[in-house]
Amino acid sequence: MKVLSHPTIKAYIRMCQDGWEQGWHERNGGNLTYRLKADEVDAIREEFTFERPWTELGVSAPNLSGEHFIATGSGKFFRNVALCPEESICICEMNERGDGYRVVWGLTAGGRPTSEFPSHIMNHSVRVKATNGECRVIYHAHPANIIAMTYILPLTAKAFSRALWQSATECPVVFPDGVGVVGWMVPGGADIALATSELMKEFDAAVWAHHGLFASGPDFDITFGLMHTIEKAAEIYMKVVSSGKPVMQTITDADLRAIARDFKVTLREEFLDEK
Ligand code: 2HA
Ligand code: ZN
Repeated sequence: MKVLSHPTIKAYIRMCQDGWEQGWHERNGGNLTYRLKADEVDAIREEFTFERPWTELGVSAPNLSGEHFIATGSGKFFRNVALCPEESICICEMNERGDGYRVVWGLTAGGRPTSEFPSHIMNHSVRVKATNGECRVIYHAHPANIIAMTYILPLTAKAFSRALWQSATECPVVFPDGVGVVGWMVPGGADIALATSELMKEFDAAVWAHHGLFASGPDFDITFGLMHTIEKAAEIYMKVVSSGKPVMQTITDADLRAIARDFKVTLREEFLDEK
């Protein structure tokens, strides 16, 4: 089967277009990776080529040995993915040690996978462990409101998780573990990859201060939905703060506990105030 005819590849391209339409991917901003299933690789392998060189990642993820990832290309624009996928995205095969990769499909006009590939691979590695192999998608975007929040709140998981949970009633149900927060760091390297993956042991999303958000999940719907829910809550938070009006009421900790009880989710207790 042709790579671009496969439903999973089509779903990946649709998610890139959805993110672009949300306004989260100015210029070459953001990146998306998906860990292909063995039967998906088998279905499209006929179009793979193996002449491109193995490249070191700078990080090591032995539990991803031999896995295949779809990835957006470094310097490529989400805006162009649906129009010209074969030039904008690629499929990478991991080496046996899990510390390098080669491009086996795509990027037909040249290039390499996203500059954040080390962060994606480290996040895949810890999320695969944390979810017993369920996690397949890592998504990085630059939504404006969650970035704006990083200028006015303490850069702690507790401050962000509470502010987001209190901004929309569905939030504690969608991300009961809350979100992690990484202080400002230089993007694109092994340091930010390691810092983010430490947080992803406990959280399925992590804010990058003054930069954007990482979200993870088992499929495109859940992962896009997590990014969307967090950014919408951030938008509400920023609208309330920007209104200049005093906050007259909010979702209280007792309310959060009531949601957790009825929706059968466990909220991270240390993020709630005393009963
Ligand atoms: O791909 O978003 O963090 C460009 C970026 C880097
Ligand atoms: Zn970025």
